Amino acid sequence: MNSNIKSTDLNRWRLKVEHGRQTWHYLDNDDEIKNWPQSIVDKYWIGLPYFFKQLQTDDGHWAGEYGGPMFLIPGLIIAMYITHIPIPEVWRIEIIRYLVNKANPVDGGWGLHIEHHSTVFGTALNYVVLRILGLDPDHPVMVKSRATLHKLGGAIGVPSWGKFWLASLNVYDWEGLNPIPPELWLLPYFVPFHPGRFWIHTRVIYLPMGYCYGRRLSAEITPLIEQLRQELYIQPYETINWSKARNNIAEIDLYAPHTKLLKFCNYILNIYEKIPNLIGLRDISLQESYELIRCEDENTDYLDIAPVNKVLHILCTYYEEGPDSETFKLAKERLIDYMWLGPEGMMMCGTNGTQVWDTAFAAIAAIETGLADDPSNHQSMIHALEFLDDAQIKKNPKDSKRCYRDNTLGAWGFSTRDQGYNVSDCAAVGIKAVLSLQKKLNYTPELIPKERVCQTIDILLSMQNTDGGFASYERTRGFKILEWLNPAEVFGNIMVEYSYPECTSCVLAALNAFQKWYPDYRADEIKKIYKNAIKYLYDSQYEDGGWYGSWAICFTYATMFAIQCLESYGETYENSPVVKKGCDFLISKQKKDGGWGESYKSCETGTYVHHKTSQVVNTAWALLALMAGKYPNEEPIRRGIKLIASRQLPTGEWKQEAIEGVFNKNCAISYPNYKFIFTIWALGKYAKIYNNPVIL
Ligand code: LAN
Repeated sequence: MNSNIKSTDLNRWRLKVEHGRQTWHYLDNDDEIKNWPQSIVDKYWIGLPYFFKQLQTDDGHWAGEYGGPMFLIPGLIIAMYITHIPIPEVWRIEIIRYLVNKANPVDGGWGLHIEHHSTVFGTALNYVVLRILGLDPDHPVMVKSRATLHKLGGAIGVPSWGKFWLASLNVYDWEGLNPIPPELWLLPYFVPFHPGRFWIHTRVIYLPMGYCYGRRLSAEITPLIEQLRQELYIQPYETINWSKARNNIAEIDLYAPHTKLLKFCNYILNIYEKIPNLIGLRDISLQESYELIRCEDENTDYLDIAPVNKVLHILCTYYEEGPDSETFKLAKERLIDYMWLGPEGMMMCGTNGTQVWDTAFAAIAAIETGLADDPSNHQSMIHALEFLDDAQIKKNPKDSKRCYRDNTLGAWGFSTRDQGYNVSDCAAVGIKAVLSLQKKLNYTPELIPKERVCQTIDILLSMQNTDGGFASYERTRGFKILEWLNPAEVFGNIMVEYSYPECTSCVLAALNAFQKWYPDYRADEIKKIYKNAIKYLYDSQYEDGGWYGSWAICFTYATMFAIQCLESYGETYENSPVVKKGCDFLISKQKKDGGWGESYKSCETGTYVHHKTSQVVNTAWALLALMAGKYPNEEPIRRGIKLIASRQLPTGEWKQEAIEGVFNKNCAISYPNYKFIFTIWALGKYAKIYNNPVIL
């Protein structure tokens, strides 16, 4: 940690939880401190000394940080600066501390995520953040990062999302952006590139971006902005040829370069931008965009789906309704939901938390290992069930058709009920956890009646793709060819939904669990869905036996889900060539020390890349797969278990190792609870299967 950087008094921070909502508060006043003591959960996440007991919070969920991406804080701070939202002093101090701690030690820059090499995107935007937060250009941190930015060619080569933020701040020119036409929303839905067909995240990000672009909204010029214009580039600001800058993307940042088709579309759209707004199409499309923005706010209680569109909405609301409007006030109040205080300072999370996802897995793991039978854990399981009961989504979106949303009644999302987005595997894992908690444990109340269980199943049954698989939030609505129009340069597979082996496995496993207790409900349909989904799962296995994982690292992750799922339908190493191939694949990747370690590079490249060292989380996933598949030889499993056990500390915890999660092929994201949930699950399962052997 950088000792010159100030921190706040960490003993004064408290995590408040209500129905899964988790917000960090700084207590100024001594009376408040007396009445609200710091809990184990608070202490653990900030990195203060604690005794490891339980990290379950009072409302029954497992809380946790969800950092990793380095392009989220810039959106927040730039939007707060433009809209004059005061940045609380304690946030200011802690965000500075975070960014300084996360700068690459060698060159002082930042990448797309915390383990990435320095890029123009990460370095230019986080440099701007630190300047807004008050670091002087002569501060050694700034001198070092600016030198790196300049070495990389300066901010002119920032990818398009960076161009957008810099143009909004008025330190880049809108001329230097390829068009983001809001008019697309006026097309009839049957047009294959209607944005309503995009993957939900891409759809709701380009919606507010189109609004700001359409109005060319830029911040007022201040002395800071004038200085930034000079600091960010290697040539004088006034001499920059902006139209040339549109397609100038630094090599080091590029993951998905512009295709010929995209270049052609941009060429046409740039001509369109020159045509005066004769029949008022721009105004109509801006109005349509803003109505859709409002729709998203109302359906998510102002949380919005994720942090990127959340902060974009702050801009749009400010410009459309003004700083004193009720809408702007409500939107502001939800920013805190995305902030998390970690041992190295304050970050912005990839979602408003991982509440449902982590809690459901923790419960399933506790039940499968028998930990839930221990009377000392009964209360914790009841609590988890209460949380899941509360977190189930109990309504459909308002005006769902109008705002391109699907039904959500009975589903679970990834974080909280308020956020309100169904995700196939979250609903699947949610219902599986609930069924296990309610049916397998004899001391829990039946909080979720059959009717609500069936609502979840109805949602899941409505989500199958034509290829038999299941995607993330919705069925696939657009052709894969739309990927050729991906304008985001730094992410892959963002344009449409795809079927994913992880999501498909989770849904199938949930249907299997459901049928054990409710064999008659829509049985014929489930049978058909099973037949097609299992075929998808077989077909998506790679030649060498692994499955590619899109949401965590990588083959180890997806292969665990696939084998666990196949096992629930009775397929094991002995009777299933698919499971055998999957297990053999994992065995071939075991390291000399008995562990498994896979790098996030696997997700980028699509082929297995070893991490330098074994990772407890990868090891636990591989072991859970091998044990689910009933791999006949105990030896490799025992060696993996030994590795996990050897890394456990006397407090019971495991230290944070490499980052675990990923999205859009190229961006890593942290799942810090995985190092507890999956290790405990693997150890417990091993103890159960092999009769609790001594593993010295
Ligand atoms: C997530 C987090 C959870 C994840 C799983 C449930 C694990 C997955 O199985 C399905 C997809 C989902 C819900 C998912 C989708 C994309 C998210 C929301 C994220 C990886 C967290 C952050 C990311 C979001 C897109 C970040 C914003 C950036 C963009 C490039 C749009």
